[in-house]
Parts: sequence; structure tokens; C-alpha cells
Amino acid sequence: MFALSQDQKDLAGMVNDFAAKTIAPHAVEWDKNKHFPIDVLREAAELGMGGIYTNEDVGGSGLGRLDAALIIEALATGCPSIASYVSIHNMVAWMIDEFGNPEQRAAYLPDLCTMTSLGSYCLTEPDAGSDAAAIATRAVRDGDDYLLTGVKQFISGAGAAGTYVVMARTEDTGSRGITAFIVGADSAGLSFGPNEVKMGWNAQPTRQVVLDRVRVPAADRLGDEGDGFKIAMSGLNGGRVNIAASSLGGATAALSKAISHLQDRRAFGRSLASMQALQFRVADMSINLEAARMLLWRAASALDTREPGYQQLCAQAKKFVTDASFAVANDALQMHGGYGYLAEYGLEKIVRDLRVHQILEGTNEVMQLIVGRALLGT
Ligand code: FAD
Ligand code: 2MC
Repeated sequence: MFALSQDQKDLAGMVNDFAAKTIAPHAVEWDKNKHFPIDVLREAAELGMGGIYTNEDVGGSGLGRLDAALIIEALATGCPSIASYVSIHNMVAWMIDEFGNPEQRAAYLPDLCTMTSLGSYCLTEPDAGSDAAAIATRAVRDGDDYLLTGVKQFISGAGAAGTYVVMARTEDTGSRGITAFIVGADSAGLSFGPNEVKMGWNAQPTRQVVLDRVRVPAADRLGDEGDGFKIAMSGLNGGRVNIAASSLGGATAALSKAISHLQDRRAFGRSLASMQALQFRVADMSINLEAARMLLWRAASALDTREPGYQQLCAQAKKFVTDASFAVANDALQMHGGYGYLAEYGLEKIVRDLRVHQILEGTNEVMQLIVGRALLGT
């Protein structure tokens, strides 16, 4: 339970090397220039990261959720924003793999696994975020098609992605009246808002997705009418574990930068590393990350085996790990003094990237709601 297999260690090592060589040296520049490195994503896909837990018959890697957590953590040591986008893309691929029919799997998954086509997940709307069952985007049946009309807010990868999984309302029956659709980027009536100006996550675009009577063949409906909310939530269980893993990778990189800085920097005639207050703080940072990692692995394993209560464990891990990781990254910035505040040291970028992990894929208050409701039976 607590020991990784040699294969898992090799996998994490391989992705760490990829992140160190291909991502980390450019992360600050990509953040500054708001560059979405699609070429690098395709290189990651060549290593199996385009369909981490998608089945092998359509080009996926067929790995488990603990493997995925290791991969996303390792990628995030190079850039949490890129690692988190890879997670969202994998969530989309998995939803089509799990809930799609054979024709849909064959049509969409090979290109998603190579990241020739990128995926976007479209649930949130301007007036429905935490209360996701309140979405208003409509899908109206029209012969062999549906016509989709509405606005999706804060959509990661939008504009660059080729494959959109869109949740829309087919009936006015709350969460049970929602249906999922696969929508191609070239669909008539589909358009995108401007790239949002954000605090972090600048190495990937975030846009509105506007649907104006977008004609979607019924053959591209994912699952049955009314299945959409459960499909969306099932995707998010894994998404939440991965977002936590991305935070952990970012915080681990920040801690390692802080350790080097304390060893190099001198004040009051001695090394910062020799000061006990800072030694204790570094120790706590490490303890908190290791505790977070254990809960993350526990949730990932429970998700793999569908252990009873796995959704709550995913929510627990998402809240605990993203909070702990943000605090560690912020402490690491503080240990750098004024240099932590300068872009070129890469610390303030990690803090900005990790901040949004406490908000998206379900806010950390929604994670408390999920856990609290389950405990109290409400
Ligand atoms: P609200 O729901 O309005 O919440 C506002 C505040 O009230 C929050 O603090 C919240 O925790 C609190 N709150 C709400 N309800 C309760 C309650 N019952 N009890 C206690 N507190 C409560 N969505 C997608 O579908 N696809 C994406 O790809 C995507 N990418 C994103 C990328 C970025 C950069 C961002 C910022 C967001 C993204 N989102 C995406 C949307 C994200 O999931 C939502 O922002 C999030 O779920 C919160 O919804 P909201 O912003 O509407 O906040
Ligand atoms: N896994 C599987 N099924 C789930 C589930 C989960 N995690 N959560 C809920 N369901 C099912 C649930 O079992 C129920 O099924 P049934 O109809 O058979 O009883 C159904 O879904 C409705 O569930 P609830 O009654 O709990 O629904 P409610 O409306 O009360 O809301 C809540 C539940 C708050 C947990 C949900 O709305 C939520 O998760 N909100 C946050 C939204 C969110 O995470 N958005 C992220 C967008 S993506 C993003 O940010 C990215 C960066 C990609």
C-alpha cells in the first residue's frame, strides 16, 4: 500500500525528467507570454500522457488512477498550469472512453490520445458554478439532431481544443434533466470569448464557449438523455484527484527551491539553513506535503477500485492537498524574501497557479459540502 512498484517509480522518474528538460526551463516565459505549448503537449502524448487511463485499444495507456496521480504530480514540478490542463484533457478522454458507444470511442479517442485533438470540459455557466445542476444551456431535439444553445463560462483549453464535452439541459428536472454531448470545434454556431486575463494558469487559455443553435447529431450524445450530470460528476472525481496531484507537484518544486535558497543565502553572518526557526518551518512543509501525498494516493487507489465512499475521499484529498500545497508554496516564496516576489525565480508563478486549484473542479467549500453531507446523511 505504501510502496510504489518499480514500474511506478520508473514512470514518475520518466515524467520528472520530461518536466525538468522540456517544461521547467520555459515555464516562466510561457506564463509571461500566455503561451499554450501544444507542441509540448503532443510530445507528452507520445509518452502516453494523452490517454493515461484510457483503454489501449483506442491508443490510451490503460494505466490506473494512482499512476495518473504520479504522472500529474511529476509534470507539475515543471508547470502546474500545463499539468492541470493535461488532467482536464484526460478527464474528457476518459468520459468518452467510459460512457461512449463503440462508434464514439473509435471516432474521438485515437486523436485525443495523441493530443492531435485537445479536449475541453464544459459544465460551468455564468450563473451556475458550484450549483452545477442549475445549468441553463438547452439541448432541443430536432429530428436526428439536437440544437444546443447557451453559454459556458471559464472553459479551459477553449478555442485551442478540438473536442468539447458539453453538459446541456434536455428536461427541467434538475440534475436528472442534464445530458452530455460531444461537440466538434468546427460545429456551426460554436464560438469563443476572448482569452480571460487571469491571476495564474497563464500557460493555458480560458474562454467562454458560446453555443448558438449548434447542431449536434444524436449520434454524438454521450450516454442517454438525463445521464449527463452523473457523467460530469464521474469525470470530476478523477479530475479532483489530479488537480490535487498538480498542486502537490508545484509545492514540491517550491519546497526544493526554498531548500536550495536557504542553503545558499546568508544573513547575520551565517547561512539561513542554520537558523532553527527556518529549519522547523522546512520540516513542517515537508511533513504536510508527505501527509497530503498519502491522502492523495489513498483517494486515487479508492477511485481505482471504486471502494465505497470513494467520491468523498476524492473530495477530501482535493481540499486537503490543494490547501496544504498552496500554504507550502506561499511559505517557500516567503523564505526567498524579496526574490520570491520576482518573476524570474519562478516562485510567485507557482503560488498564482496553485491558488486557483482551491477554486476550480469544485471549490474547497463544495468539497466540505460533499464530505459533510456524506457524514451527516443530509
Ligand atoms: P460560485 O459557485 O458563485 O461560488 C462563489 C463562492 O461561494 C465560492 O467561494 C463558493 O465556494 C461559495 N459557495 C457556493 N455555494 C456554497 C455552499 N453551498 N456552501 C458554502 N459555500 C458555497 N469549469 C468548467 O466547466 N470547465 C473548465 O474547464 C473550467 N476551467 C476553469 C478554469 C479557471 C481558471 C477557473 C477560474 C474556473 C474554471 N471552471 C471551469 C469553473 C470552476 O469550476 C468554477 O469557477 C467553480 O466551480 C466555482 O463556481 P463559480 O465561479 O460560479 O463560484
Ligand atoms: N460522483 C458520481 N456521482 C455523483 C457525484 C460524484 N462525485 N456527485 C453527485 N453525484 C450524483 C448523485 O449520486 C446523484 O445521483 P441520483 O440522481 O441518482 O441521486 C446526482 O449526482 C445528484 O447529486 P446531488 O443530489 O448531490 O446534487 P446537488 O445538486 O445537490 O449538487 C454538488 C452536488 C454540489 C456536489 C455538485 O453540484 C458539484 O460537484 N458542484 C461543483 C461543480 C464543479 O465541481 N464544477 C467543476 C467544473 S470543471 C472545472 O472546474 C475544470 C477546471 C475542468
